[in-house]
Amino acid sequence: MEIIWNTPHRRFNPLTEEWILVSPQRTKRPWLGQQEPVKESLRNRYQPDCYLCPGNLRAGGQRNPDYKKTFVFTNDFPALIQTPVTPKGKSPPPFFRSESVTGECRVICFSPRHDLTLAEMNPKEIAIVIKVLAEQTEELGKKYRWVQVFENKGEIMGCSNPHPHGQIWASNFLPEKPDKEDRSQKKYYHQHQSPLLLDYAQEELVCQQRVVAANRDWLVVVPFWAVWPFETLVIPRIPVRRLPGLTAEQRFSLAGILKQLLVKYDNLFQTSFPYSMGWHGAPFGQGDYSHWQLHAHFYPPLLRSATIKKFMVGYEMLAEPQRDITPEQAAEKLKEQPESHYHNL
Ligand code: H2U
Ligand code: ZN
Repeated sequence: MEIIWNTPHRRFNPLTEEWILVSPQRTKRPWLGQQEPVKESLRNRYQPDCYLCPGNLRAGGQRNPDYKKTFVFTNDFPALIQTPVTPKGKSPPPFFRSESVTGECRVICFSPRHDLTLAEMNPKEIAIVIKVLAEQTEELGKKYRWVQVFENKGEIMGCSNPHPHGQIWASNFLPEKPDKEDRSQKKYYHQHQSPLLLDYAQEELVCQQRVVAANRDWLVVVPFWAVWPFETLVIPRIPVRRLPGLTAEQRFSLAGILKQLLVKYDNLFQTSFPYSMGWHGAPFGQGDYSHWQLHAHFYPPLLRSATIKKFMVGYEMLAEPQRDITPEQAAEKLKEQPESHYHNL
């Protein structure tokens, strides 16, 4: 039976073990704010002053090679560095607790072309990006506990340059969010002898209400507990712990489903859809990680047009996340978007 949600309720996120407030009745409230379509400026294939384009000088003083496909370099302004620093002086009182950290930060240029986004690259090119990300994860995982692959897309998300790129930050510590996911997945695995997200994917496939796209190996859903209006979760339908664990075929089917999702995202408000996205896989190091299932989170901020975003303010900052449009409505809107990019129509 399909459940209809039209009154206020809370939903539980089993990955973070946090609740979110859903208020579907509010979608009827009047909106007096702006709702303008954005004018898109045409971008060149090559931009002489772009620090990510092939052959150009970066802000850090180094010159990019004349790269022809996906290219990775060490971030010139890294948030984490390799040299361990031991704090000097006597130990501080407990309120001033801290720890030193080490790590490495890299930038990945998805394409030499300045005018593309992942949504407009073809699945073959996207599969190369996935392969490079898997290789980077594997290499850095030999040295670090956690490798975070992510992409900030769009000015609204603080992205500094429209040239298609992502980032890789590796650290000797397990950061807060993956640490929570590690604990919750471990707990579930001990209770059910099966990975939480694999069971969840199965349930979503049966229910179908939140499925945006699916192929043989992959599933894209607006999770039941989504906070951002059009948030999605990309999950393999077979057990996979980390990006390097994917076969060539699975990387290719992933490229296909990402292309589908990203085209739908762009078509939704006829704009290059902004988001922060990233991959979560099992941490590296000693231990049994059978409880882990690889997945990607897409967190897009837009709510009702190319310019109107959801603000995580007031109640969200002080109480808990809240949304109006239900995850089921969001999934429906995404699912009904054409498979062909609006630029090609
Ligand atoms: P964002 O657009 O997601 O902020 O990523 C750009 C990254 O690129 C950012 O971390 C790095 C910045 O430090 N960068 C370089 O390493 N070299 C440059 O010449 C400019 C930007
Ligand atoms: Zn460029």
